[in-house]
Amino acid sequence: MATEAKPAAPTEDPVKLAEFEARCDRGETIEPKDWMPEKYRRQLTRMMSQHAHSEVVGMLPEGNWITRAPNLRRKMCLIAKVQDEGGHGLYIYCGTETLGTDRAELIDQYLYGTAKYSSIFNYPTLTWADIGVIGWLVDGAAIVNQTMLAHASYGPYARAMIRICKEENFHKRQGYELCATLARGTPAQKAMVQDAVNRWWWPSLMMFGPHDTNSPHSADLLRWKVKQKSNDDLRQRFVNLTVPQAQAIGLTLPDPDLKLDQATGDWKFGEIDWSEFNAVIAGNGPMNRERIAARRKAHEEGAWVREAAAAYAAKHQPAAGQAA
Ligand code: BYC
Repeated sequence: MATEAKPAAPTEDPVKLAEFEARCDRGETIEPKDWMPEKYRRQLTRMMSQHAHSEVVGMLPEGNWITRAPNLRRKMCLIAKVQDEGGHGLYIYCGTETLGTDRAELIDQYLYGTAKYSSIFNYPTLTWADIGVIGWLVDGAAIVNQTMLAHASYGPYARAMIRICKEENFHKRQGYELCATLARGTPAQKAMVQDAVNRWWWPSLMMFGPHDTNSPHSADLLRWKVKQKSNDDLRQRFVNLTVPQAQAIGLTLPDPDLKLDQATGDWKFGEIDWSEFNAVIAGNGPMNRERIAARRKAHEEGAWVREAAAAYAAKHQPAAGQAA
C-alpha cells in the first residue's frame, strides 16, 4: 500500500513567509498551531518520521542479543536500552503527528512506501562486542546530532530531543564501559571489541548524512533553524570527541588517514565510501531486507492489539449526547 506522492507545495503568502522566516532568524520556537510554510511542515514530517522509524528499527539489532547477554547486569542494561528506543520512537511519532499526519500513515509510508530510516541499522550485530560499540559509537553519534536538534525551531521536536538525549547519554556510557571492559580483558575479548569497532566506525560516520555539498535538504533546514549545524560539521565534532575516547581504552579506529590538524584541533579523517552509503539507503545494505521484513511481520502480527485498543477506547468513550 504505497502512499501517493504529495502534490507540489503551494505558493506561500509572501508576507506570512517573511514573518515566519524572521521568527526563525530570531530563534523563536514554532508551535503546532502557528502558521508555517507548507514546505517547513513537509520537511519536518519527513525528517521527524524518519527519525521515529529509526528509533524503532534500532531495537532489532540490539534486541537480538538480549537472550545472549553474558550476565544479569548486562541483560538489564540492554533490556532497558532497547525499551528506551521504543519510547523515543513514540515521543517522536507523537511530535510528528502535531504536524498533521497521523501515525498510521507515517508507519505505512515506512513499511510499504519509500520513507527512509537510519542507514546504521542495516548492519548485522555479529558478536557481543557489537552491543558495546553500538552504545559507544552509534548512540554517541546520535547524541552529537540530537543535542543540536534539541535547539531545533520546532517546539515538539526540540522538547522530545531533550529527554531523548538524557537517555542516550546513559546508553553511550554503558556501551563505552562495556567496550572498556572488553578492551582490558583477555586477548580474545580485546580482539573481539577491536573487530566490532572496525566494522561500525565507517557506518557511524555515515549516520550524519551526505557531504554538505551533496545534501539537498540542508539549505532549507539550516535556514529554518531545524538544523543548527551541517552534516559535515557534526561529523567532524563526533570524530574529534571519539578519537581520544578510543585512545583512552587502547583501541584503534580503522582509518590510516586519521591525523590531528594542529592548527584547527580537528582530527582529519579519510574519505567515506559513499557508494556503500548510497547502496544502504537505496535498500541494498547487508540487513535492509531482513529489517523491513521483521518490522512488517511485527506490525501485521500486532494488528489485533491495535484493534483491541481501538475497541476498548470506543467502549469507554461516552456516547454522543451523553457527554454533555
Ligand atoms: N540514513 O539532504 P540530506 C538512534 C537521506 S536513531 C538514511 O542530508 P537531511 C538510535 C535523507 O533522509 C538516529 N538516510 O537530508 C536508535 C535524504 O533522503 P530523502 C536517527 C539518510 O534530512 C536506536 C537524503 O539522504 N537519527 O540514534 O538534511 C538505537 C539526503 O540527505 C541518512 C535521526 O534520524 C542516513 N544516515 O539530513 C541506537 C536524526 N542521511 O528523505 C541509536 C534526525 C541522509 O530525501 N535526522 N539520508 O529520501 C537528521 O538529523 C537528518 O535527517 C540527517 C539527514 C542528518 C540524517
